[in-house]
Amino acid sequence: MIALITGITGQDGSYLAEFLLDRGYEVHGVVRRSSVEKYDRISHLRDRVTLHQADLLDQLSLIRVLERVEPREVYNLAAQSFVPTSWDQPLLTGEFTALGVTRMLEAIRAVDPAIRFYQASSSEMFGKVRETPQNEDTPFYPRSPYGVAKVYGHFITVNYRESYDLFATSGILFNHESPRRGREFVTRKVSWEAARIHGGLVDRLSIGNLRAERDWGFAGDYVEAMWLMLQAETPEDYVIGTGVTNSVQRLIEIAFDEIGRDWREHVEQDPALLRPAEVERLCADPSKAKRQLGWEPRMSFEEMIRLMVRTDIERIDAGAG
Ligand code: NAP
Ligand code: F7E
Repeated sequence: MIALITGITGQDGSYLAEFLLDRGYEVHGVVRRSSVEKYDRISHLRDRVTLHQADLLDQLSLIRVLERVEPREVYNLAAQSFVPTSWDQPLLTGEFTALGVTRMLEAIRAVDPAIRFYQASSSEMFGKVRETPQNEDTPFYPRSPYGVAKVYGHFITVNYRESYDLFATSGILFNHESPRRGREFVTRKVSWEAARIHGGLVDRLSIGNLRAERDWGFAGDYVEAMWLMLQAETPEDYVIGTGVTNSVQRLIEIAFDEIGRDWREHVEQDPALLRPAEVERLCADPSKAKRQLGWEPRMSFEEMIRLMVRTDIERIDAGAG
């Protein structure tokens, strides 16, 4: 079995590559050209995966990589994935996160329409939610250029499935985190800064909206759902989440409990970190994935946050930060 992952250097790409290698896959990854290689998340896999330079902005590069690799499965995880950046760079976000999906789908049509395709869709598409919890039929109301771009990516995947009979699926994944999460996202920002406070390197943590609520799960559990979606008999879309919602404040309470400190003595709210339009509360109804794919999350939110804090403490003890 041969799989190609775009975004293999990202959080999810690294977990998915591990997951597929464990199942005996030949794993190939798309990386974009950079003057400095930043492959930290897959450094432990470097001799087991094959990397190819290509870019979601460059149609021909995608066609060439598909011709070279001849994959049976393509996981399109690459995107500009940080919501605040999407207000600063809305056009680039649209190019990567929206039109990039069409470029990959067109490459599949041109090279091998039998390829099974996974699109990384997002709970940010629900935005200002129309109902709670959110399922596969809940209407979208995105609240950022990122969310809008993901809605395009979702519907172009559905449209190519219906227009050209491709095995094209869209996973509507709620927030998922891990010790490999980028440091700009709130869970890792909190675990990293809590670890630095624990180590005496800093004393304060600046935070935005404490009341925002998310359905947070563990990235290692969620990549299994991506794979299961491509093993199903028919291509369908699935909501993937835990069904449990926590607030940013609760996240901070757990992280500071792990380091034995009172969060109120260290955390300050910074209005500059508030978003132009906020997604206040998200909560998944993942019952279709459980019923049809047999998928269920394993790690709880609290376990995951404590793991992230402990891992960051180890990193700082080893000289990071
Ligand atoms: P991430 O850590 O930000 O990784 C994004 C990946 O995309 C990186 O490997 C990045 O490469 C690559 N990339 C960006 N622009 C590219 C381009 N033009 N051409 C080729 N590669 C490009 O994101 P993640 O958390 O793993 O998320 C994976 C996917 O799931 C994303 O599409 C994200 O939007 C979506 N998603 C994430 C979540 C979540 O909670 N994590 C939830 C729902 C959906 P570099 O290393 O070169 O930057
Ligand atoms: O914010 C609030 C912030 O940046 C979560 C991406 O993977 O998941 C992610 O998008 C919440 C928001 O993730 C800070 O306002 C408060 O309400 O960790 P985040 P996100 O925007 O939910 C979805 C599903 C994706 O698809 C995206 O790719 O936390 N918040 N204070 C903060 N957020 C950040 N980043 N920093 C703060 O200081």
